[in-house]
Amino acid sequence: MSSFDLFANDFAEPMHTAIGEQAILFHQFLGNTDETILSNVREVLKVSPLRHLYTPSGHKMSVKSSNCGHYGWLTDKQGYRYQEIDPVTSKPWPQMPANLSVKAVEVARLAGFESFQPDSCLINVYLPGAKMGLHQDKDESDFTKPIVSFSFGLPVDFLWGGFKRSDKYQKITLQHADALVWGGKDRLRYHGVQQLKEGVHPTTGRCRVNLTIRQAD
Ligand code: MD6
Ligand code: FE
Repeated sequence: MSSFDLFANDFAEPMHTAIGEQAILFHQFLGNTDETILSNVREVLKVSPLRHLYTPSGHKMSVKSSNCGHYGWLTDKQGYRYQEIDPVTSKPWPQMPANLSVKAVEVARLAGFESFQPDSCLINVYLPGAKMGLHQDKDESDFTKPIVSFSFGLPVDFLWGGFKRSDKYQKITLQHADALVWGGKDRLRYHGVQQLKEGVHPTTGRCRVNLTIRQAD
């Protein structure tokens, strides 16, 4: 059975594009849940504010980040890692909003990943000019678990590469309310985000918001 057979039970099959053997872009998956999710994210950011992170080599990242859920992803001089305490507040990260984990589990299942239990959500905010270099997501403990990525606001070219940094990559546009799920054979692909172009989006204004929801532990 392919993962798409699961759609047989659904009234409306979400529009999707397979970008890899086990990587699927669900167009407009978040539909009209966008405003609720974003207002929940704004509440999170009142407690654990956005901040620029620094790579272990001291390079300031152009995006601003925060987290919610049991674990938050961090980088600083001590390296890349997940941590239960927000170093800005010295408190646990805010809880992951329930609707966020429900939507993430739902879309992971549509992509064929059944036992996904999210415990971490990285919030990245891109202003025009911000970007994310090619990288692998490999700080999680179990690579059989997928990653779910929700995008809001200004569209961006997502760079979708291979298993070596130098492999050639494709560009895939991520739009407001899109969900991207990847795992399995594609879990350790290099990926990144091209510089965000200037613009104003009706829902988010002059930015792009990306949420990556994971099972870190
Ligand atoms: C972004 N995303 O879309 C950055 N990583 O802003 C990621 O780095 C990412 O979208 C793993 C899986 C999905 C992603
Ligand atoms: Fe990533």
